[in-house]
Amino acid sequence: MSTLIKGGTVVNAEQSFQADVICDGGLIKAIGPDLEAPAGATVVDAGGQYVMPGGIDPHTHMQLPFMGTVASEDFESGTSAGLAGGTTMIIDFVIPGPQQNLMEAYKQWREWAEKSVSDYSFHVAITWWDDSVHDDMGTLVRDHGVNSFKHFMAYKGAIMADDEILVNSFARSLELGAIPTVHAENGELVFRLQKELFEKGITGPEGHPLSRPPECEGEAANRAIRIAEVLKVPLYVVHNSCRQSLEAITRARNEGQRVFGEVLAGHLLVDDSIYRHKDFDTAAAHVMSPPFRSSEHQDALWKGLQSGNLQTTATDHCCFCADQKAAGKDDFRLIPNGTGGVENRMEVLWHHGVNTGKLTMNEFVKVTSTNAAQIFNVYPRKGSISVGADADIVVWDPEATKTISSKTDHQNVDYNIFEGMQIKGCPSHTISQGNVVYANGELRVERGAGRYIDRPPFAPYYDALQKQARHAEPVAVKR
Ligand code: URQ
Ligand code: ZN
Ligand code: ZN
Repeated sequence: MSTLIKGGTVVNAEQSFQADVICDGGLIKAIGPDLEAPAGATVVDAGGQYVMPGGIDPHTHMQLPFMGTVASEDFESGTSAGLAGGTTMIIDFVIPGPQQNLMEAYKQWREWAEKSVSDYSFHVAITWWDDSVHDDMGTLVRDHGVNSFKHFMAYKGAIMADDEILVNSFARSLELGAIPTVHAENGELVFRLQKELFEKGITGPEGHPLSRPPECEGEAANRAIRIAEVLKVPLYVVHNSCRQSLEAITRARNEGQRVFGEVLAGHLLVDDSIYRHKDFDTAAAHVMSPPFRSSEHQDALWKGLQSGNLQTTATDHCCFCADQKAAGKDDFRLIPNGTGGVENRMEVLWHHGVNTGKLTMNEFVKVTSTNAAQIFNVYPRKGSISVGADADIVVWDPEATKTISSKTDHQNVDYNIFEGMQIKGCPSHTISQGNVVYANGELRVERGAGRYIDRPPFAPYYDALQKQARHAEPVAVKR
């Protein structure tokens, strides 16, 4: 089954040019002017539109069991919603419980993801440590295409990784050519602040941001960065929400340390005043960690994207409906943490990024697709309109307008953090593995069509580092 995308402007990270694109056998086969449609090809008229690499969302949690419930969005509905918004690949998370065997957890998530309608991959969280974890990390890298390991520095008493776990797992990641990633909040501080606030009688959602101030995030980001610096391992900091964590990343990068930063579309655009909304459901719907912040932090994060100190955008799509969030009706600490956005990430970034001149179209492609593909080592298979790449493509209509609403989106959750936002510029078509899976508002997906994408380790880079570490000058010891 072949597809010809005709009359569009191809927009890659490095350049834009007028060209047609032919896809066949799931790959991009030809790019050039005035291409002939192969016999029986589906033809997509891309006149006046942009032909861009399908979005990669490097941070989602489909059907995550968390805080006593399970996220309402599963891998089928979540990847479908992603396609409707131009995202053709997600990187989700295997999150073993404390003491849970990593391979058992990995197998469970692989089974859950079988029903995905678009491609997916997994970061694996390290939530505890012993020799079996050390060994399973090796098995996951060598035999299962995992090249990134997640560490939650928050969530004390649940999945929080202390410094011992961080140090052991970061060092093991270096040995394996994998990259450690962190959720950077000081879980001990958050736990104490939560308790103090609750005991003072602050029980509503307004307590959530008060218990997770930006300083808690800045401390943890800096701590993880310093541990990575000493161990000579690269680091990826997920969902930076504030100036403090961005400053920690920027300092490290200015000193040549290989640190990457991710920002969520929500943290760029949603204000923390929402937590003081008089309606519990509205405020609780926005409870996620780190919390949405004030405009001071949003401005800093936009500058982080523009400066290149933040490289990727994501959503942390982890949905809980009102009846689930109600668990925290009398105690904000019990509100399941998580919000949605996998369907809206690219369009809100286009509208508030490209339409405002903050980002060029090429920078938009970088931060929604190419950078994630390169950091997680699936480029140019993903993140590029180039011959031989997977035919994951979004045809973008810059003139199309819409008002975002949970009433019309495809996400399986009863609210939308961008509810009512009017945007200009969104997908007219999404192509996944060369097939048109979304066209002018209609999904044409197939349950289980999504593939697990192996992500190879970064051996050459790490080999060089290990040689450097092995041949470091011995420190003269005074006798
Ligand atoms: O912390 C995360 O990334 C997961 C548990 C989703 N929830 C959230 O509040 N960010
Ligand atoms: Zn997180
Ligand atoms: Zn997350």
